[in-house]
Amino acid sequence: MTIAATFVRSAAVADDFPRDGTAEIALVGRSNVGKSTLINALVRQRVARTSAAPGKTRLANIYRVERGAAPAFYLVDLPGYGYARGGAASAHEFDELTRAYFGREGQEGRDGQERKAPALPAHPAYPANVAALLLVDSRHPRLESDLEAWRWLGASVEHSAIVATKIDKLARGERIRAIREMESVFEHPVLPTSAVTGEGLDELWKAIDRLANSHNNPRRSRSNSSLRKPATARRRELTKS
Ligand SMILES: Nc1nc2c(ncn2[C@@H]2O[C@H](COP(=O)(O)OP(=O)(O)OP(=O)(O)O)[C@@H](O)[C@H]2O)c(=O)[nH]1
Ligand SMILES: [Mg+2]
Repeated sequence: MTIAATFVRSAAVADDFPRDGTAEIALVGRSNVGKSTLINALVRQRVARTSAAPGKTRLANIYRVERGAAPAFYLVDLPGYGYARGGAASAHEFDELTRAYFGREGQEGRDGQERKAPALPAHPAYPANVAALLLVDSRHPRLESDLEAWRWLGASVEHSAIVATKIDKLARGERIRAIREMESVFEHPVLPTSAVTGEGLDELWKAIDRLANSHNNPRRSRSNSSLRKPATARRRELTKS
């Protein structure tokens, strides 16, 4: 299957996001979790800049991807969280750009006061055609910052999935244990992947195809277990607590 990926632009403000009706899939995760590397592995070319030094991607880098006969979509490499100088790793550090990306700018304070269960707007208006992949390091299956990010995404985007990165760093026996632990902590299926060995990338492509089409065909995507539960159900859960 042919894959073509091109760098579109680096977005610094909300006006730079495409929002042209094409599906957008954003990669969300801690700095150094492997977002840019995974993009390169998926498209089998080095379009995204990667680094061993965390916190390098401070802008949202947007790539246009065409795979086989499927409609084109955007992969969006968002700035990583958890790398504020001296601060504890936390999704509170979601920067202004990430908030703006999911249409959350101006809906909550930027003074660090936001707490674990984010305040939900009365009528959440999810950004159209936007889905998220939360990337979690296989070696760190239960970091609070990742859990907060997952909760935050639950209130911010309709369709999302969880990807475990760097599975090659774990011995065979540890892999199953780590994924099980992650699935129990996040209460959601997790896709194990490695950008180094290519493991899990076919499955990830399937999930991406579903996410990219979820807005055209919500029924189909909701029945799929690797995608997050219907947002309405989650919203009810969140409001309950
Ligand atoms: N072994 C292994 N290393 C990986 C994998 N994915 C990424 N890495 C390494 O992890 C480091 C960080 O990868 P990046 O892709 O730059 O991470 P990022 O999430 O884009 O980081 P920021 O841009 O800082 O937010 C690099 O040294 C990568 O080579 C993987 O699947 N396996
Ligand atoms: Mg990066």
